[in-house]
Amino acid sequence: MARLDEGARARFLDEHPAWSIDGESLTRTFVLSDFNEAMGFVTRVALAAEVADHHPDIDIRWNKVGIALSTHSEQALTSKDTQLAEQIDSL
Ligand code: H2B
Repeated sequence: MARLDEGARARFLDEHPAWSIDGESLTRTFVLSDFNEAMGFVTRVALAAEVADHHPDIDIRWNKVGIALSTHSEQALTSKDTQLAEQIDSL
């Protein structure tokens, strides 16, 4: 799994403006209507993560859910992260 190069990073951000890249992590904060909706969303993220065998860091703050994706085995941002980000966007 190759580290995403600068061109691929710029393209992803162009096509997915809600996401940010912070070093070797892809991050986005989702705002839900309340804690219950946030927990439901987190559960759907968890199920998608298990299927992908790729697990984001998740930060839950009442109605806000912070997602951070990075490929630990590569210590880098890879296409595994951008693929799971797209899946999370579709939940
Ligand atoms: N999640 C993330 N975000 N990065 C990884 O490198 C990773 C993972 N590796 N989930 C997987 C699991 C690996 O540890 C297991 C053994 O498949």
